[in-house]
Amino acid sequence: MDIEILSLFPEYFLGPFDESILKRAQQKGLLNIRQTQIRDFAYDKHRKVDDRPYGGGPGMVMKPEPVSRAINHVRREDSYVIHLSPQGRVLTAGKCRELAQKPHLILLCGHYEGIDQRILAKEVDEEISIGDYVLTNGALAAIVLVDAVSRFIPGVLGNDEAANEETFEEGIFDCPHYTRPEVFEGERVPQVLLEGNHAEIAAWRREQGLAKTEKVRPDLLRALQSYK
Ligand code: 4GX
Repeated sequence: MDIEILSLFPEYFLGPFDESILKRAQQKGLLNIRQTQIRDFAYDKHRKVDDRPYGGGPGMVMKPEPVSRAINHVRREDSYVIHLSPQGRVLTAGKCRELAQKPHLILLCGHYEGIDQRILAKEVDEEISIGDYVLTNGALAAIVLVDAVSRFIPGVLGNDEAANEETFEEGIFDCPHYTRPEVFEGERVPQVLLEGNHAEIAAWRREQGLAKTEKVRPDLLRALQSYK
C-alpha cells in the first residue's frame, strides 16, 4: 500500500513512522509512506498557503490553489483522497479494514481553521475524524489513521500481534492481562488463570471483556446487537 501525506509539517511524521511495527512494515515493502510539503506548490513570491476567511471571522483558511496542485501532483488513477477533520465521520476498526484494501491513500492534513470548501467538494473522497475533540495539527490525526489502518495490511503484524487483533472488531473490549509475580502488593492473579483449564479461561476472559464494555461503553454492545 502506498500512502501519500500532504501537509505543511512533513518533519512532524519522522518519529512515529520510523519506529517499531511501522518501520518494519516499510522495510518489508508492505507499506510505502511519502511526504509532500503543500508549501512547495505555492508559486507566489512569499509562498503563501493561507488567507483570511471570506465573510470575516478569526483565523486563516488554506488557499485552494497550492492544495489542489499538491493533490494532483501525487494523484493516480487508483487514489483515494481523505481529509482529516473533526467534521468527518469518526474512524472505526471497520473503516480501517476497508481503507487497508486501497492501493493508494492520499491523506490531506488541514491546518489553521480549515481548507477552502471547494477543495473538499472537488478533490476529496471522504472526510474522516479520529474523534470528537479538536487537535492543534491535522498531522496527528494522519499518524493515528496510518497506524490503525496498517494493522489490517496482511503481513504487517506478526502472528503474536495479530492474535489479539479481533477484539475491537468483535465489538467488545479486550480482557485484563496478568503476568508474574503471582502476588503484587498483596493483590493476587485471578485463580482461574493459574489452573490451566483453557475453556474456563476463555469463558472468564470473554465475561470480563463483556462486563467492562457494559460498564464503560454500553453503546458498543447496542451497536453490536443492532447489526447482528
Ligand atoms: N480528527 N483537527 C484538522 C484543521 C481543520 C479545521 C477545521 C478542517 C476543518 C481532527 C480530528 C482535528 C484539528 C485536524 C483541526 N480542518 N482531525 N484541523 N479530531 O481535530 O481529524
